[in-house]
Amino acid sequence: MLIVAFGSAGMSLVAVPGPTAWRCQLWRRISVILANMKSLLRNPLLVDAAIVLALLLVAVVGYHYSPLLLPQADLTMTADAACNLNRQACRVPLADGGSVELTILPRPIPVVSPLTIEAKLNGIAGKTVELDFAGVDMQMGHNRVVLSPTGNGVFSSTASLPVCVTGRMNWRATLLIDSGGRHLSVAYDFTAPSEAGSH
Ligand SMILES: [Cu+2]
Repeated sequence: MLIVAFGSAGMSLVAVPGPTAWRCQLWRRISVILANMKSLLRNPLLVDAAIVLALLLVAVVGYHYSPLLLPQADLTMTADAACNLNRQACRVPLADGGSVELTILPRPIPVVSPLTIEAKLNGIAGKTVELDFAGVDMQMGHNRVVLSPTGNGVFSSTASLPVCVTGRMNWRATLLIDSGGRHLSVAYDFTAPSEAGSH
């Protein structure tokens, strides 16, 4: 009750006609929610249950989604759209010199068949190098591989793309590079399978 009263008092001060009206609406809603919570808080058992439920929810959601999220990168880059991984290796120059080149074979890139992935790091260390495949327009699950160093800044691995119900779809391959303290992410967009009915 007190909160609502405070809310409406605050509202009359804040409320300005025009584009700020939504703030007024929002504040009113928050006031109502707070007032409801206050009455719920009088029941200690309910509070305990709510806390346990909230913690469980956070744990379940966090556990389920954490591997799907791309880690925070210090430097995020996107390959030139003119470079097509279905036809060539794509090299992305780094601002402070050096470059990152990604090759996916065979070409054009098929689905549900083995791919050879190679990342060539130039002028940048690779403590760990991973490649994440994600659907651009749809959720395609967790598709990430760790690339192993093979010398001279080259990292490689095999992988395969899952088949899509819609057939051809847009994919984003993101190289995740931990260069020892600095995290880089380099994204490359391509379609696969490149031609309808290519597999
Ligand atoms: Cu799909």
